[in-house]
Amino acid sequence: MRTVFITGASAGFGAACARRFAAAGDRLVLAARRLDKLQALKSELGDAPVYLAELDVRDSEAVRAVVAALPTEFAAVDVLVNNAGLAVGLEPAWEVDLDDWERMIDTNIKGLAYCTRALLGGMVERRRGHVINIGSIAGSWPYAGGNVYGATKAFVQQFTRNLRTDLHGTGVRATCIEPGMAETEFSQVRFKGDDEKAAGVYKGTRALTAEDIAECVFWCAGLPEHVNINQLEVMPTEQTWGATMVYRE
Ligand code: NDP
Ligand code: 8X3
Repeated sequence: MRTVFITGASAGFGAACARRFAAAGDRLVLAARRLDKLQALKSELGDAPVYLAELDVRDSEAVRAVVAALPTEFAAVDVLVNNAGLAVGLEPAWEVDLDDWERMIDTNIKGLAYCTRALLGGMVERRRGHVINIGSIAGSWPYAGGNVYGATKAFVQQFTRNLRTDLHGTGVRATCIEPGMAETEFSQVRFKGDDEKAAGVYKGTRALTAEDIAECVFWCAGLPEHVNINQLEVMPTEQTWGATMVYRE
């Protein structure tokens, strides 16, 4: 039985990961800001060993305190799924609300770094562990309005690679999973509750599901310990790269 710590477990990929690991009999630490959602998920998971943490990953002291307060049976974390994150807005860079940029930087970059820092030492000490970071295709491929969101995911990609080099010889693994378009609460958050705009993102196509990504996370974590998937880019079949843009008079 592994102990799996999942951030952003109240919705989308995180909740789907919780269901997938619980089905395999793993022990779960589920963290997010919406405790009511986490409680509903825990009830749904029945007898699975689950510890809930109401946590805003942007708060470094709170991250440290949650990790320090883990009950003994949940304290030796084997897998950290750094999933909490968001995109806010799709405006061109000169029109964005600076608060939106700060929310993305604080959550996707700083929050992910805080959680990693809080749990990595224990993994190295035990010479066993796996950090699975949720990046995005937006970290490799630019698109209009992706400005800071894509840049935060480029951080996640490069941070994972640098973790691999720091972790060389420790037995601890690091993986960056980079999904393309997936239908979760992601677009409702990006468009600040505009459900119609959010639904439009997925209209007439087959997006990835949260379960598709949970399956990828579960697969990477379940490979033999001598196998490290460094980076895994996943798109819906109906999505591919766009052409470069040429401006003409
Ligand atoms: P959802 O909006 O469905 O879920 C996001 C989760 O992150 C929620 O559980 C939310 O919980 C949590 N979260 C957000 N901010 C914080 C915070 N400050 N502290 C703790 N938890 C937080 O989106 P997805 O499941 O789609 O997104 C998960 C990850 O996948 C994100 O990092 C996203 O960037 C990435 N991604 C998504 C893609 C997509 O198309 N859906 C594609 C590629 C990557 P709560 O609000 O309760 O705190
Ligand atoms: C989410 C995928 O393409 O909407 O990270 O940015 S995308």
